[in-house]
Amino acid sequence: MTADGFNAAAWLVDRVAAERGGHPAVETPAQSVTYSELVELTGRVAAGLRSLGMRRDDRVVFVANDDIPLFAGVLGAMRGGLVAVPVSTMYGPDELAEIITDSGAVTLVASSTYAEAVARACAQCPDLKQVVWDGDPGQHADAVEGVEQLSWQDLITRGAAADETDRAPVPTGSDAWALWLYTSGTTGKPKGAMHRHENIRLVCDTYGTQVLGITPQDRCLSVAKLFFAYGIGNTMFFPLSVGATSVLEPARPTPACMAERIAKGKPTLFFGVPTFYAGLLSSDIPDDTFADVRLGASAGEPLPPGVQERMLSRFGLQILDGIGSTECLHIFLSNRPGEIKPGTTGKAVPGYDLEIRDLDGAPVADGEPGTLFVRGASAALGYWRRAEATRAVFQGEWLNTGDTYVRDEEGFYSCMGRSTDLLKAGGIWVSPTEVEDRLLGHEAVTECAVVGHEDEDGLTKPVAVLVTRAAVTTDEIDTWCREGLASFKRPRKVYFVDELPKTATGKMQRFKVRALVKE
Ligand code: 3SK
Repeated sequence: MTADGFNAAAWLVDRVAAERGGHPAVETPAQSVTYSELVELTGRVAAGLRSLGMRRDDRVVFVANDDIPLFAGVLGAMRGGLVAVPVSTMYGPDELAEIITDSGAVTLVASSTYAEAVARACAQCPDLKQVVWDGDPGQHADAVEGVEQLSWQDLITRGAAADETDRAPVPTGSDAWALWLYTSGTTGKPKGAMHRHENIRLVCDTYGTQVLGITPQDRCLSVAKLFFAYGIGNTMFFPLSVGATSVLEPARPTPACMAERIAKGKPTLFFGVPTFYAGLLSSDIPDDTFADVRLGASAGEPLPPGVQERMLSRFGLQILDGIGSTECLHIFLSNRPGEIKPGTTGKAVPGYDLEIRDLDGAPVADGEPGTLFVRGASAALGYWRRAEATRAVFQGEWLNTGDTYVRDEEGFYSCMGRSTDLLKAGGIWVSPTEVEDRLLGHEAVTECAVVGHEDEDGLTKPVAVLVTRAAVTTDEIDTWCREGLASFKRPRKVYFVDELPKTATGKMQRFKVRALVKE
């Protein structure tokens, strides 16, 4: 235990409750929870989890919608000295099972929306002891033998009946694990980036306060869900750190649904991703949708300048483009209010140092491209049980982002793409190998290559080039991919060729494949 006894959940909730107990901390379309109520609720969650036998550093995996159980569950777990592991609700059963097993979690908190996938995943996780459902899991409740099933309400009731000491924050210390976030990152398979309690306080101070200038009057709404590092910073850490309000939307974020949430929830800060902003521009939502939003943010992938300009001219929304990483917990490079250079990702966020290095590791001159390295105290402690991947990415105090960047003479950084073959679609990492494995599982496919390709909005999407042994349609390939992969990973276009470009030794030449799909 670190001597300072710092606990991020107590810092975010109890500290603020002492001054603004009656202020709304979090609102959903159905419910509003004040800071004082959140102290009580997270205390009950912590004690409830403890009553299930959970102890310091045990992991709780969350597969849940952006709603009160996920919000209070993550904070309650951290409060109780446990490790919160919110994972993507887009994963299928096998991917989920892999993560649950890798994390060593004994408890899962799940939305009944995902009951079928969760039940199928649990059946593959012998060490899992209990599932807490935030609703009625229906026919799936008894699907997993030997796993205790309880409701969110059962958990809260157990916590309320527990000893008061079990509801108090555990003095974990700054360096203790608080949050693990799984990312495909720069090397394919999902890896758990392990974040300390202190990292949460750091990102609130760096991007939250020094770039966004967040105040207690702000209300934060994010397109990126809480299971993303970007989302949990936007709608949990930043608002709570200053006594502001988080505005949650549990549903899938379509333009129409978010426009309605904006109308009712009245956010002042809006966090999107380029694909979503492009979608808003093609939608017919009212032009005054963002009239009360003081600032927009974008991350995940470069924001095309055309999209940024049209968001300003049609909706009057000024958007700060930035880039972060799950490994750094949030944004480390960003434009600033009043200092936006369209087409660039801006400058280093205070608290971070950046270096662009050549292949030998030497810093390059302005105007020369190279791999972007970042140094900052919010870096994760590494990847759980992945020594080789940890060594490749976390290099001393520096972290290899795997992105190719160039800095101009004014000090603004621009992204030139990935330094590896991985690609980002809608701001989320996609490993071409994983998609290719799925495609190769189709009986008609003999060879394939998946690469990123810009769509008409200038946003990168996976596309596939196939060599086939039998007739197959694009629709059949699409269905096959949708069944076996999270939907964002599926190729948006399929090209059929007689052979893939290869070297004399038979190695696929991805750069030639990229050129081929551009034609
Ligand atoms: O992808 C990003 O830009 C990002 C931003 C904030 C936090 C995490 C990530 C991956």
